[in-house]
Amino acid sequence: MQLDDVIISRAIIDSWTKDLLDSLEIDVAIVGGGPAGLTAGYYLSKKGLKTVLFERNLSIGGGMWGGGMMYNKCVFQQESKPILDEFGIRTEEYQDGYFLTNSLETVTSLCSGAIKAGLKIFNLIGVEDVMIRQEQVTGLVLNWTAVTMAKLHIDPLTIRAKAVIDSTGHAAEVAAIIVRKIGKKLLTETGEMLGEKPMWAEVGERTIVENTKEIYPGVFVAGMSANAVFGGPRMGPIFGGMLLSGKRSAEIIAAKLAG
Ligand code: 48F
Repeated sequence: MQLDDVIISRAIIDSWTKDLLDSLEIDVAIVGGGPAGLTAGYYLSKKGLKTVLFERNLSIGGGMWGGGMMYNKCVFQQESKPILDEFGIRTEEYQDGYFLTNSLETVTSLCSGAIKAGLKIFNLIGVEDVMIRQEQVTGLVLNWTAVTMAKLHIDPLTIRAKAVIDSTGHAAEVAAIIVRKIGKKLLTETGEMLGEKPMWAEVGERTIVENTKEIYPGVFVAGMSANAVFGGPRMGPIFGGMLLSGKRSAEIIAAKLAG
């Protein structure tokens, strides 16, 4: 077979453009492809909802690759084990109820499982603003990470979504944008982001699931951003709460969109 360089280019441009055009009006837009966002995307896609994830980095996986302090192992508690099993992620029980995984296998399996379930992922695209109509977030404003990094003055593009998940981790970037642009309107005690508290795995892992909820009409938090918005502790390299929170956000949104 003779290879034509231009056919290679055409294949990439044609296919990617179709993907983006197909993502302009969707059910759920996920911001951030860490463990919480990927898990949410998997379960939403499995439920048949048209779901698209935007990740500003080149790689998907957020803070999971490096395990704890660059030791590439992750710890999961008993409650999250069924999710690991569902993704086919192998575990080693270190002690009663403490399961170890290889962080590289964990990230790649979450990513592969989510894509195969139907999740569309765009990497290298960041979310820099939200679209708000009648006091409801109705979409996201996107730009290339490269544009932002180069500080180029180039306007973004917009997509419409029935629901948005802020799974941007510690910075809770979508929540921060809402507060910055329209004031103390979050569904927290003060209307602001309450900010994450010091490390406490036991409490953090529990509250992260409790804090997985709607924070502004149309916007839900999952993963570390849930504790950052509602003032829960961080929890370091135990990751079960991220998967449980991602799954919970998918359940809440599916129920809401169903009516
Ligand atoms: O930080 P991240 O892994 O969030 P998570 O899913 O998991 C948290 C854990 O990794 C760890 C922890 C466990 O104890 O606390 O930190 O809650 O992934 C967040 C992803 O969101 C991307 C970011 O690059 C990362 O991959 N992200 C952040 N802001 C934006 C974004 C944005 N504005 N647009 C697109 N992607």
